[in-house]
Amino acid sequence: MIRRTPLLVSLCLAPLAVLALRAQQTAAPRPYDAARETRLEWFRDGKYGMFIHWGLYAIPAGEWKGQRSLGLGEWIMNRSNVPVAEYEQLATEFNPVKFNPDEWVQLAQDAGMKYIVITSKHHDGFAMFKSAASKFNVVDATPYKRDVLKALADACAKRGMRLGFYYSQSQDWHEKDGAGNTWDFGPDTAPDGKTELKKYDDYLRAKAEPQVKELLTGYGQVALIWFDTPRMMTPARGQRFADIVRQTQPNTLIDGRLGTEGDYRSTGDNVIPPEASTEAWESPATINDTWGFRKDDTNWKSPGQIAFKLVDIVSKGGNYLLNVGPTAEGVIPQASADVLRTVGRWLKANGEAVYGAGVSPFGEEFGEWSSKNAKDVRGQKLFLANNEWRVTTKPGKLYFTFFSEPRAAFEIPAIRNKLLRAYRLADKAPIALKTENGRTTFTMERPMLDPMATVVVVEFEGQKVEK
Ligand code: JFZ
Repeated sequence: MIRRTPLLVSLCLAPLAVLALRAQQTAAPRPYDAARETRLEWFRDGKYGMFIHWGLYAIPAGEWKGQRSLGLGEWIMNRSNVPVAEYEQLATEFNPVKFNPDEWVQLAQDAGMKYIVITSKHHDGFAMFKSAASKFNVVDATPYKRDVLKALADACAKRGMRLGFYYSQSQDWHEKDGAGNTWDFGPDTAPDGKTELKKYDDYLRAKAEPQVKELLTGYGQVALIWFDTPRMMTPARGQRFADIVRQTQPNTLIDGRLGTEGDYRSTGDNVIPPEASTEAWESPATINDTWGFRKDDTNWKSPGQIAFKLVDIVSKGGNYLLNVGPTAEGVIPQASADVLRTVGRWLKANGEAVYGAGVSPFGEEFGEWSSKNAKDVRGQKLFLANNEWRVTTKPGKLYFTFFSEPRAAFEIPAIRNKLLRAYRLADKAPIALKTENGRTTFTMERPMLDPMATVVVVEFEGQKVEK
């Protein structure tokens, strides 16, 4: 196509192609879908979920045969090119005697999280549930012999916690026809990147599709299915999964990585976009630098960092799906649990600014694009984030969350609505509003009530901010 098009025409069309790509990335709003909006209600209100990456990879925990295996804990089979027959042996050692699903759900609740998403099968192909489609599962292949997803589903149902399942539909390194295992089974595609060299549909029909159906039938109400890395997932293949989900549990949400349109967008891992969007989206994120447990990763984010990211995401209209990686014994590392509970205590006093809250009506507080042509570590144009404060909204209310103590009077960005009063959210202490020359400011008591994050509520006349 490029060769047949005259050079001049190509040159003229190139910017259009770039524009088309941009439009795709920043995403034109999708047509309104009433059924989808209804399905999304709890998700939009919940804002904060617990991701759990748990599987056989927690046993090697980042080390294979005495050698440190770099990268994500759950990718060890790939990174160390472990043959299937050898990796399978891990199952004979999987015996998480300390696994207590009630404690996990309690932790999520203490943390203020409103849903849990756990790996039911990651790229290694091992099912953490009883499956008729593959013997490589926690009941049939381990000495533990119990269905850990069922135990977690029961604990969630008992405690009113929504539960969703991560399912790697495309990559399955255990199967010769699944995507991704090049070390045992060769490349997925020919060098043209298109011609498929594996009987991929055989794998999808024999394992992935039946297993997704099992997840949707044996575990009660499933909040969502979190598909991932859609390699070779044509829209038609994706649609087969979407049909299974819709036909089995019509209210179950589909994430943004199926390979065909889901119910909400998933950002890149640990990516928080620089702007607000009214479309439902979710940022999957790590609390250290791995998803699956690694014994050498203790680079925990602090409670203040987590609280900031949560409010930042909410002020931009998204959800925060924050991961923990339990050990092979079934323990969520204490350090991560401590961080989550600290943020949970903050949410107990300040959750009104988070749950069910709307996006910032401003935007200047997010920061700005570098004017120096600098790039970030992903090679993208650098966004210079400003992390001092964020704002979320509810009818008649603005919630200003401060992550740094204002050292001067804080000027409320101009809105047309009459401002009525202000108070600190956590203790309801009133704060005086001062209006001069049409500009309204307030001065917060120093030191601020909670140095991690202090919320000031500003009430205004009317329901919506008018600018
Ligand atoms: C995937 C997995 O490979 C990984 O192991 C983990 O489960 C994570 C949540 O998801 O990794 C991805 C997938 C998508 C992007 C980045 C990492 N992305 O779109 O930027």
